[in-house]
Amino acid sequence: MAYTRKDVSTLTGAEKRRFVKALLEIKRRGEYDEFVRTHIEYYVADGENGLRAAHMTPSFLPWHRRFLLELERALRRVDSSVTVPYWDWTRDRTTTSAPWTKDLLGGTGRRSDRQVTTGPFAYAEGNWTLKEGVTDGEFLTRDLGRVRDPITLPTKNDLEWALKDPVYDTSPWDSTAAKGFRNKLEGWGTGRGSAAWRNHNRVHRWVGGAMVGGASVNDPAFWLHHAFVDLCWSRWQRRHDGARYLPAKPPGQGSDQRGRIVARHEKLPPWDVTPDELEDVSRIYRYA
Ligand code: CU1
Ligand code: CU1
Repeated sequence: MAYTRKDVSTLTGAEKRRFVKALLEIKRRGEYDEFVRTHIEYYVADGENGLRAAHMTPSFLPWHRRFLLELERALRRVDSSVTVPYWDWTRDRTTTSAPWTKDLLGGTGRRSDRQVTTGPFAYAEGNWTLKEGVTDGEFLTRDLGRVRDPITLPTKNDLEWALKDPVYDTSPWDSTAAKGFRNKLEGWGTGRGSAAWRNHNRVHRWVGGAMVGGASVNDPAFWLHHAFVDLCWSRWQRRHDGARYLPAKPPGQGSDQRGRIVARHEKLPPWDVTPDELEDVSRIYRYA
């Protein structure tokens, strides 16, 4: 029986408590920091060498889909009623709306050092000490809306621009792909300043602090954001009936993307799974 991932703004008090409790428990056990480490390890950019499995690449969506499933499995081993809620940033758009309440993720960071001081992930609560990819300090940081250099969340229109593209991804299959749903959703744009950040990337920037960069998993907001990104992929599939993950075959000899991206039937490290096998997850979960 497939379980349901809910809109975070519709969770009951009990659902929020159980989600938070399960997160704190896997953090206490050391499992959570393994997820942070994995994400840092797979944060490979265009300009670097080697396979890009997770970012700036067609497999951005299936890689994060599987990554979320792993986290969700860990949470459900603690409490089988828990699923990862999604944050629809086209609807919940203020720094005080869901998910930034005291009973869930807590709010923005304080002015002096951007330290999050409210909610269950506040450093002083003693349950959320950053261990991996620590830069500012071992406390969680946020700068919702980026107060000194404001940035807005992507709008429904911004998301629609991505959703209406009927092609999953296109050559050169990286952060410079001008067409294709994947990069329009992942959000590597052109130009300077905040105009360059679209959809998924723009949300990371809007949250700020720990959510920027390879160690972004340190902020539990990561999962709620990526659950919505994953929901967008499902919506795109439904809208463009029969549209598939691309590329279907690995790039040919002589292509500079050869060995750098994952084709539809190739393994998606670190797992023994292919993008093809992750396109339909309706037997595992659905979105409410
Ligand atoms: Cu990521
Ligand atoms: Cu992300």
